[in-house]
Amino acid sequence: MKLTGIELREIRLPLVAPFRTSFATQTERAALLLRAVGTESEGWGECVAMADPRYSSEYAAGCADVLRRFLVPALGACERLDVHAVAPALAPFQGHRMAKAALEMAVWDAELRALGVPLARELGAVHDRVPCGVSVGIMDSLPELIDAVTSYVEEGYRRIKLKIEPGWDIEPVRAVREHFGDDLLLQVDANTAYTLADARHLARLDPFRLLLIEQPLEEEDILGHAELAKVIETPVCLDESITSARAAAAAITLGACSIVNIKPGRVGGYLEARRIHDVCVAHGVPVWCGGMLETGLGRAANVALAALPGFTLPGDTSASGRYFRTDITEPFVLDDGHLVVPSGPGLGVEPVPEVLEEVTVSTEWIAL
Ligand code: OSB
Ligand code: MG
Repeated sequence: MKLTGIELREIRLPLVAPFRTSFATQTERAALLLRAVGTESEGWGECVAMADPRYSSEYAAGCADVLRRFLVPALGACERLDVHAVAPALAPFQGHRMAKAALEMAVWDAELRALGVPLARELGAVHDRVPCGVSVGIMDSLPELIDAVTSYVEEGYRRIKLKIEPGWDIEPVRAVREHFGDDLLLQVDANTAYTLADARHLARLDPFRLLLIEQPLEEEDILGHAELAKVIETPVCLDESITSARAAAAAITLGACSIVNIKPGRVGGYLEARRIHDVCVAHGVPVWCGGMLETGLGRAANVALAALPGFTLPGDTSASGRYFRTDITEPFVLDDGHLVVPSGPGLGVEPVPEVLEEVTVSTEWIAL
């Protein structure tokens, strides 16, 4: 394949309810979409960067800038482009993994559509549907939290993740455990809100038998997580810290985590995500697929990834309706707590043109 150009599209989708984490409150999903136009086919990519650099150093407008200035032109030089040529072509440019991942996704979708091959099959998926969890934001009160969790449990979600921060941790976990009982699969995500000095406080979560605590300490504090893991019983899972397969191998070897959250956008794409899966399987470390409030495009690819054999825990691959009143693709709908892995060529989904138009803020064509 030879690329003729990339379309960058900025979109804004309102969320069905505000989503509060320890780093921000979001009321809409502003995202950057890519359309790769090749000589034989077209493909879609979604950049997971948020509008502000709060979860990571990347942000949507910065991704658009590095794409138009450096990354897209670097691919223009490739005469016979396939997905395995993308990361090597982009390797001279440091970092910017979310921007790189979006480009890789668009190229891979275009390539697989031309070949008529589904992404799930190409990745090595072994399931045709995946069990789903849901990430529940920080609320103003415990009754509000119980109401929110109740409706997700009634919808069929197989696992609940509570966002926590200092001042909203032990009591919400206790309330949910007491209300729903010991059988509910329950985990928490701190998004780096604690320090090692909070270790004894976090040990107070031990009696609640959580599946895991996700990213309690800052991104670069691998040794801190290893120390924390020695003093709390709840298994430590890393999200922000896992930026590559090499980082995952180091974190596991150092004892910083015993479970890994894999987000393709954070690690530079689906190929690197699969390498992390392979590293974790080799170490006997369970993985699950994280989320970044993706539209149906990113969701399709995440669900395909989550169908690999090492994904033994339910992911943050929730149904479209958990995020948006109207998704830009046909909605992903929960069926018995599962989402079906798309089976069409490439991502197996595409944007609904009218919806896409409605949510588009700007478009830009980068010719090659
Ligand atoms: O830390 O997992 C996270 C959303 C945005 C940024 C970071 C995170 C999240 C979530 C929601 O927890 C995951 C989802 O449902 O897409
Ligand atoms: Mg997280």
